[in-house]
Amino acid sequence: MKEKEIQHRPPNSTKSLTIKNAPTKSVGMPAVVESMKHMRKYMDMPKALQASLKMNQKGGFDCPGCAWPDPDDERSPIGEYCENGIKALAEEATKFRANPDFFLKHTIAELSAMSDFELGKSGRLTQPMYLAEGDDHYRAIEWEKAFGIIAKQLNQIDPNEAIFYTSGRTSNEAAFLYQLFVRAYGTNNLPDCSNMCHESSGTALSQTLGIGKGSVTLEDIHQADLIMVMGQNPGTNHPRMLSALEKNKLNGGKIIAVNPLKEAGLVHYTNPQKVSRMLMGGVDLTDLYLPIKINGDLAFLKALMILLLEKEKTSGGIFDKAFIDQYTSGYQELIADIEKADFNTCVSDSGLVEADIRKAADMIAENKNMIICWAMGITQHTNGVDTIKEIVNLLLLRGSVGKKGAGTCPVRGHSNVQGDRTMGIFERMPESFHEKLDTAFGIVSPREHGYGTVHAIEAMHEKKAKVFFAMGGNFLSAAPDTDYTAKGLRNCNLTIHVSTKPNRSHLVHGKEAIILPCIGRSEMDMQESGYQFVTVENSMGVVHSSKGVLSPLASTLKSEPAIVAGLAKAVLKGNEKVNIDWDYYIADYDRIRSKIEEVVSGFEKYNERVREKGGFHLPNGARVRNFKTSNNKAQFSVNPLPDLTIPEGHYYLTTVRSHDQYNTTIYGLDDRYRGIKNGREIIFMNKNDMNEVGLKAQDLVNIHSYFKGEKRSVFNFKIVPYDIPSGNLACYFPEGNPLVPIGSVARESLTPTSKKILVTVEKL
Ligand SMILES: Nc1nc2c(c(=O)[nH]1)N[C@H]1C(S)=C(S)[C@@H](COP(=O)(O)OP(=O)(O)OC[C@H]3O[C@@H](n4cnc5c(=O)[nH]c(N)nc54)[C@H](O)[C@@H]3O)O[C@H]1N2
Ligand SMILES: Nc1nc2c(c(=O)[nH]1)N[C@H]1C(S)=C(S)[C@@H](COP(=O)(O)OP(=O)(O)OC[C@H]3O[C@@H](n4cnc5c(=O)[nH]c(N)nc54)[C@H](O)[C@@H]3O)O[C@H]1N2
Ligand SMILES: [Mo]
Repeated sequence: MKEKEIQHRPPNSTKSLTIKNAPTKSVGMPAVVESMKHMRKYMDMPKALQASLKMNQKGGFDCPGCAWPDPDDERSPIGEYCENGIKALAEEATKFRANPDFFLKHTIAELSAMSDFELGKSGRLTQPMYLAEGDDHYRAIEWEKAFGIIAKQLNQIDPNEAIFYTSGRTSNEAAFLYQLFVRAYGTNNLPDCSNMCHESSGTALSQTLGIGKGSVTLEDIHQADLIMVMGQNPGTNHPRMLSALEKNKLNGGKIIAVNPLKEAGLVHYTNPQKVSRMLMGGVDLTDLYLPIKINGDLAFLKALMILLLEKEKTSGGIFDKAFIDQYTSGYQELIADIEKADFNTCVSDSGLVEADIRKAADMIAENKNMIICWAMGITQHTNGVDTIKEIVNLLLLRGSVGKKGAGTCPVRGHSNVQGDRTMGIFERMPESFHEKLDTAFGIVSPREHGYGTVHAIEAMHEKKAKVFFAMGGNFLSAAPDTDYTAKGLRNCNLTIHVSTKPNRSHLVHGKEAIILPCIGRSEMDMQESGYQFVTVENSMGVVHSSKGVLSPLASTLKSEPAIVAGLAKAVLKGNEKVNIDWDYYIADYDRIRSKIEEVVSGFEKYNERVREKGGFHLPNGARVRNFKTSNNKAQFSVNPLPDLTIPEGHYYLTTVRSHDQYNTTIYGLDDRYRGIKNGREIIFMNKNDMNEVGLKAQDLVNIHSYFKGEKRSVFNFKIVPYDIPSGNLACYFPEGNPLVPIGSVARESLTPTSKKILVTVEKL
């Protein structure tokens, strides 16, 4: 067995770990207190109040956190309140500075010895920083010089040897200009965080419903008879979704949660904005909680369909035959597959109690309009695309697509990840997009598909890629197989990051490295024609504006669009094939939006409509039963059960987010909703499994993962007894990332399989 070289990430938690019983309630006053603590600790208070009152308000700025939509009607005067939104703001608008002095004080080796938590808390970047070949310090550099160094490197290589990554916070305007620059330069190497996130959703939904986005609106969530939340933890990752679920409950809706962990946010919610509800003690959200085994979802969905087919055969009226006849294809094949499937195998693969599956089937049969929401617990599996297609099968059988209170709801992560894709951040845009882009700008954009995230890492590893540019994000820590990715980045001639704060990707660098500091969402963006706003698209396809309210923390910062323009001018200078006046677009972002309107459909009268209250909805075929597939019908599909057998002595490990982090940004070291204090290097384990192998709470272990003859490891994790199915383990992302094999990806979407890793636990 080949042991992988180990890259240690300094542990975040140095104080002693405390483990309490996980709470069964979420939000309420404790959430308000927590967010106040964060504001006080990291922000200047007047600034904190000024900004928090403008977050997610009309005319204010979009929360830099998640992509959950804002309600159109009643927005509370204290903001659409959200603990983790406030933490995201406190992180961005921090009073601390990682200025040139900070970098002079610490060598790269010293910075590398800091934990992710310490590194992030060092504060906001204020000036472009340059690490020369062989130097051990980043040093301040002028913007023009930095652009010059990047231009020199990019112009020395074949454009397909450069990689341009995007994280999903980037606005529509910045993303559109960025992909334009990258394509004018000559490559489609535009991997993004979506490749590691909802790519499986986009793939499955495009194939089955003809659009890679969800079909529901916020209003649908309020009105659904039944919502099934699968593989998603909204209490932590989409807290504002809880008030939508609460509304659903108060309207008489039912909720089923499918999750190996009993997440407090799904169980009970106390809305901190409604005094009456606080006094009432909040609302029970989930009617039926199903502790599925890791990756048991497809088996569960099949078991449900077996039961529903039985009901259909005995009493009828379960499947929406009129809808199926008019709008779908592949029904007979699906029925044949359900008839062939073995119910007992499905039950045992799901890990659920049969009676619970029967209860869920009854609830589905009794409730007409159904929504299924899902996130990373579904997408980040080898068969992520299949499971989502099975979700679509279930919805189609019930006619629950394209009508009120029903449909698909992949809950997006980053606040503009969906918009970035709409703007062309994708390594495989369709020909129609290229044609319009070319016409709008008089260029010939390359047609050869580029690298997605995993292929980009492999290309760097194999030295086929030499320059890595990141528009936001923290590629090293977010990517799978940390050691493999690190080697890839180190192989590059130059690595460049447009960032707000220091992160580990700045420290695992190419021969030369550059950090370009940008303004954040909450800050004012001043250009020649005055203060600019940007636009973003939320998880439900609503495009709206976002305007920063705080003064930028340093005059040396640039906006992301301005950085793209500066770079494009330097790189494309003298390129006769490209004649784009980059300064013209930066002077007034309306001009960028006019061009977006020419290139991307659905953006007619962009500048006018985005100035309307709440923005506008992009067209969505599935929402109106206009399925843009090859035969214009919604497609049923046949999806095989995955093999879930676990070799003796092994476990399946899933990686999840704590309540105190935003992806790789560590807000704090606690995970309140799971009863954890001061611990991130931990492993959640079933108590019976612990007893079986003689492990106690807080015991130290090493975890080893296995894939195609390769072994990967992380060290000195602490055992936490937890209510998780036997044979399953959970740890945090990104601490668990060294265990995710680069070669283990979802079929078709190539999403790393961060939610199911085959491991053993070695007691120390
Ligand atoms: N505060 C905060 N907000 C965020 C983020 C953040 O890090 N912090 N990240 C943003 C981003 S980019 C994204 S993509 C989203 C992520 O939002 P989520 O998808 O909610 O995040 P995760 O913690 O990765 O895991 C989701 C849930 O899947 C469950 N799960 C794990 N394996 C399985 C499985 O096999 N089957 C099922 N059914 N469930 C499983 C886990 O127990 C967990 O509850 O949140 C966004 N919002
Ligand atoms: N094991 C495991 N791995 C995962 C996941 C998992 O569940 N498990 N989830 C995956 C998912 S869903 C995602 S989306 C990816 C996330 O991957 P990324 O998007 O690459 O990572 P983030 O941690 O969100 O990026 C944080 C950095 O972004 C920078 N930043 C913050 N705000 C801004 C801004 O406004 N502009 C710019 N330019 N930079 C900014 C800061 O410097 C910060 O350090 O990780 C993936 N990796
Ligand atoms: Mo994500």
